[in-house]
Amino acid sequence: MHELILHHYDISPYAEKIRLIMGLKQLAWRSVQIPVVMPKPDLTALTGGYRLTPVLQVGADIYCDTKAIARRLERDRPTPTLYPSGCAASGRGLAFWGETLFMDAVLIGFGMRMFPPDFVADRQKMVPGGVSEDLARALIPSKLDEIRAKVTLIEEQLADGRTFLLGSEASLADFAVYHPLWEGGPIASPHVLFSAGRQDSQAQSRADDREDDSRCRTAHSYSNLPGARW
Ligand SMILES: N[C@@H](CCC(=O)N[C@@H](CS)C(=O)NCC(=O)O)C(=O)O
Repeated sequence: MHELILHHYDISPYAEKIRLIMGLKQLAWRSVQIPVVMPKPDLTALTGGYRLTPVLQVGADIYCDTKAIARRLERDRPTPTLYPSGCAASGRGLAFWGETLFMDAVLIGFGMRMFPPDFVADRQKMVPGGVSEDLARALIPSKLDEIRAKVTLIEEQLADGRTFLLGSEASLADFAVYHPLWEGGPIASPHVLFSAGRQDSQAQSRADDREDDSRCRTAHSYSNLPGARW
């Protein structure tokens, strides 16, 4: 089997989704750090123009988009599966829904002027018609409401004590729901949220204090996955 080469940057939530899946599957991989903003001449030469992050390279095959990457990883290493207990469709459905959190969190970050100017200028070019920081700022209350509503649903799903969203084993849905919150946790909630598993020892000790909280329990589950980077 060819080695897996992930083209990514550390703070990319979508890359985090794939790094964690490779951890779950105990896959060895090589890392190529790519720029956070354009230009990305080495990457786009490889992908034929695709600029998003991450990209997986396996020999001469290039996988753009984390859904395609997850499929390839599942094919190469079917165990542990990303679709336990026959959740191939429901897991993908939940994953699709969970990733809507990504743009919610990004827009809040824009509105709160959390990002450096070169990042803002680069990402504004990605939105047809552009998006101003003032518009993003006006959207913060509704985006926060959306995040709270979605996190409440996630908590309800976990309320019966299950470890992962679809039961006792991690599935694609967990990674897809988790990665936008890994990005947005500190914004989305005053609580520890899913970010409790980070290397930040303060966050970890807060999580330890709140073991009965389903959000923390979930974060602990993720941080216990084989190969998790925390
Ligand atoms: N649908 C894509 C979305 C990937 C995505 O939006 N990634 C963000 C980073 S987390 C991105 O590419 N931002 C622009 C960039 O890195 O140039 C996937 O699943 O891979």
